[in-house]
Amino acid sequence: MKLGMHASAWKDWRDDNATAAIRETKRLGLDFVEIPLTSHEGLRAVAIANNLKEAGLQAVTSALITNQSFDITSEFSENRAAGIDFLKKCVRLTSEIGADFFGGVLYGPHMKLSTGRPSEELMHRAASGLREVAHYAKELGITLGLEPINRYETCLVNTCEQALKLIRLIGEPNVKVHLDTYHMNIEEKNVSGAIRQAGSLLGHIHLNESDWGIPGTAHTDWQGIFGALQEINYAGYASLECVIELDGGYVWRQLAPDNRTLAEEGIRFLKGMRDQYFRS
Ligand SMILES: [Mn+2]
Repeated sequence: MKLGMHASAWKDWRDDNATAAIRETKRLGLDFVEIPLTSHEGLRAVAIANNLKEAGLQAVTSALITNQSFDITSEFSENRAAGIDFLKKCVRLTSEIGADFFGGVLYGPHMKLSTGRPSEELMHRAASGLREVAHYAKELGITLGLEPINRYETCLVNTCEQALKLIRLIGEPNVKVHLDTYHMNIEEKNVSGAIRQAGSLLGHIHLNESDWGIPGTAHTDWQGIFGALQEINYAGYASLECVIELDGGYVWRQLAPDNRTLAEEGIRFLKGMRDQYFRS
């Protein structure tokens, strides 16, 4: 299992070809850095790739789609096309960064909500759009990860089971599940059961605490989670995503002294868990 940290933990990580984020990730003794592509205008992918190579670190990328008109589930073809274009651009950047995994909320715009249950047709449109993106990603050796998130942030995919269903609809081998223990705590009946259910289709997992604070300080069942990861012989990516000093991050109270403390203490805790369950 590869352990990493989300680059947003370090403010202004983009201003210097991610130099600070890469340096700090290395200092924390991690395997990879997660580069967010949500707003990727002006991102210097090749410079980041060179920095990563020099540091001997890997990377994954992830995104939320914040533009509501970039919607692969839309009834309007121009919105579907805009959504597919955005995702393909992210795949291209992932390749330029030298990463092989692009995950996140890729099946529709973040905050797409609904007054009723989303129709089967909506999910078929999502599958069709993602199939096209997966074909493109396959040519570049990239795997896509679909991240189920809580019901207040999407009406489309809230659970691992729904992500697996969408993956079956897409029907491409380079589409996997990207779980997040924060969202799983809200939506799954059984968190470790969902990890076991994902099994070999798990490609990435965000190891976040239930209150978005420092892992190990709230009620997440870390023993159960790492036990399930061990059971499925998990060898994919796992990162700490919690960032508390970020505009638009839904953090209204002081969950940790600052991002640096959250990253250092959180990673120390997660490394301890990994050592306990993945002793070589
Ligand atoms: Mn997440």
